[in-house]
Amino acid sequence: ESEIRKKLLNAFTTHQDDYLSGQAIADLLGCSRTAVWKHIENLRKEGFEFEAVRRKGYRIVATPKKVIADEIRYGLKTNILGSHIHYEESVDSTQKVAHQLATDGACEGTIVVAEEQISGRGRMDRKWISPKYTGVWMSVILRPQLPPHRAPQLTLIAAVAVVQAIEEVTGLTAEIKWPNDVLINGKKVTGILTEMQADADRIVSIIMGIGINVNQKLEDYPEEIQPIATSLAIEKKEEISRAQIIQTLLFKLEKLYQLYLQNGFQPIRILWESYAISIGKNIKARTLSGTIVGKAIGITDEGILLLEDEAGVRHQIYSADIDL
Ligand code: BT5
Repeated sequence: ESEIRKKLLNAFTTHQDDYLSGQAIADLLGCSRTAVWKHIENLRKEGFEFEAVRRKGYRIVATPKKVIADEIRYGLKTNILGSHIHYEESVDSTQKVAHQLATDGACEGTIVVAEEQISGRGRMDRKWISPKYTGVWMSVILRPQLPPHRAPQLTLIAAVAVVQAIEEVTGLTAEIKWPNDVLINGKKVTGILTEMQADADRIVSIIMGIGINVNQKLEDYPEEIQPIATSLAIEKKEEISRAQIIQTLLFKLEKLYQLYLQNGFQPIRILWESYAISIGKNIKARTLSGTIVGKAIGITDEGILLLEDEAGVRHQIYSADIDL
């Protein structure tokens, strides 16, 4: 099938300016015209658009804007992350797919990438808007041999990797807002959702969900998030390759993850603090048990945010929404 697909695409490539008749294609592929029609139908499903003109034949008028798994694989410089790529056109949530794969025994480094999420998730049942062909909607399965209380650190590792990848691919400066937002010029470009499957004393798997807004235009967002969201293309004023973002992100993430497994959280913490916006500033942390206002001092070695209130009392924040 993929050989035929290649031949077909080659034929269309060499006939870019004119039409290719069904018979010509059939001769080229050594198959029937019905089979030709089927192959064209398959390409159509992948996102190619054809113009069909009677007595002339077919012409490709638009190519898919997909991140095809091969495009990610080709040029990927990692050892573990992305060793298995689970690619889907459309899913509820890549988290859901990854949870199932992890339960079924998927190995560390398996990634799930989708072109679109129908019900992308944020934290606490919030929605993550994931329109088709525009962003990186990805979940990474990790299996660190660590106790469950260290899982939050992995969110912070992911945030550092995202900032580094954005900087390397686009040259844009991104910043981290504790715990899981990556912002450019104060607007959210990335959200991270780390979930885990664990026993009482050990992590079984981490499902690291990363959503990066890459090629959206502002009008692609629902009105309510237009004031708070941005994309790499909006900031850079040009289209960015999603495959390149994924490759660079997996590379940075693998390096940081290995550093973390070998040397603990300390070196990550230093990097994280260097990219964080809130450290040293007065912020408001809305937690489930109430709101605390104070100065963000830093994060602990566990990845917990430290806030000092006006009375000088230090609070450890495990989970909250931060207003700057
Ligand atoms: C997050 O939650 O920021 C975590 C988002 C994780 C998304 C990835 S994509 C791959 C994987 N599969 C999933 O289903 N999820 C993960 P939170 O901090 O709760 O922020 C959610 C809030 O961000 C929403 O309530 C909106 O206000 C805003 N938001 C939603 N979609 C957005 C987008 N595309 N860009 C910027 N902000 C958005």
